[in-house]
Amino acid sequence: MSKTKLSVVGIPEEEYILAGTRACSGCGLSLAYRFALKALGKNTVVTVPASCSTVLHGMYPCAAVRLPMLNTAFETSGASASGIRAALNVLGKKDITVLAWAGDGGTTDIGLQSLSGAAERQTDFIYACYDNEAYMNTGIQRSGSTPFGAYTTTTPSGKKQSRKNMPAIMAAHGLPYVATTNASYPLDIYEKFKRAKDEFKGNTRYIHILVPCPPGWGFDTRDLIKIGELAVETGIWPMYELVHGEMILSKETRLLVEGKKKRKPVKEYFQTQVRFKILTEEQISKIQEDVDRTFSNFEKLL
Ligand SMILES: Cc1ncc(C[n+]2csc(CCOP(=O)(O)OP(=O)(O)O)c2C)c(N)n1
Ligand code: SF4
Ligand SMILES: [Mg+2]
Repeated sequence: MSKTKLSVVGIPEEEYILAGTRACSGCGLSLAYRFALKALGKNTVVTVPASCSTVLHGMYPCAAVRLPMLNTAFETSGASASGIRAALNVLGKKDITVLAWAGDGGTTDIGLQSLSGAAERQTDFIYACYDNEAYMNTGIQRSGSTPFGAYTTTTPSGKKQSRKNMPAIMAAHGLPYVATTNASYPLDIYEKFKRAKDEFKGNTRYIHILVPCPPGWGFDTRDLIKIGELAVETGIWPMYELVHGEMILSKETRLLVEGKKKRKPVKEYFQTQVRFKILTEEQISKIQEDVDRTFSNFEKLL
């Protein structure tokens, strides 16, 4: 649980992403990345696999990010972060933060084995999965994190499977710090990255960020913040930290669980995005039941 009451005035003015990147306008990934890097600061080395983030970085010899940066192969975030950590340690630079910043495809599918190996070793780095819920960079193919029922170009009649619960998979590796957050809550992103950096150094830390994606999800760029908020307000995207395995609900989700704020029906979230237009009433009811069950379990934590 965050101890500080952070406001925008507490966020450093220093920017690590230059204006005018090659990401789409209204991109949740850009917003999340900006605040994550502000939290980690200049003594950071980043490794990024093939993804929309590579596009955001731009083409050699220019770069949109003002930090040492490795653009690496799709499956190698965990392995490359481990290599960077080992090299920095040999150079005596143990205080430098290593960040692996990978998409949901690069995390839940092809990159899972190298991440799992690094987490088993408890290699000292922060792994962030920014989750736009499909392989966006290559044309909206489904990933292991695409939600049930969503249209993608490889699931034209809706995805038949549920998403992998990646934070739970990472928590099962015994990590001291696992958290979920969301591009519509930049202060939450800032606080969680800062906490991961300052309080849990020495181990692998994992943060999973929902990043709404206008072209991939089918919504107007001006609705970016609203859509991310609806994901939380409907309970589709619970926000929490797992500190040494103990679940700590973040404020936005805790208020819903405590009944201090009314949880909205999941249908309100689905209505905002073209990718969910094919969901049937039956499927929406099933998803609503799943979310209700999750929240009943959260209630037992109070
Ligand atoms: C081994 C390998 N297979 C496929 C690709 C092509 N490829 C590059 S990025 C990408 C999708 C990345 O999806 P995700 O990790 O979710 O990131 P996003 O593009 O959504 O930001 C794919 C399939 C590749 N670069 N390497
Ligand atoms: S496709 Fe989506 S995640 Fe990728 S740059 Fe565009 S808005 Fe951002
Ligand atoms: Mg993706």
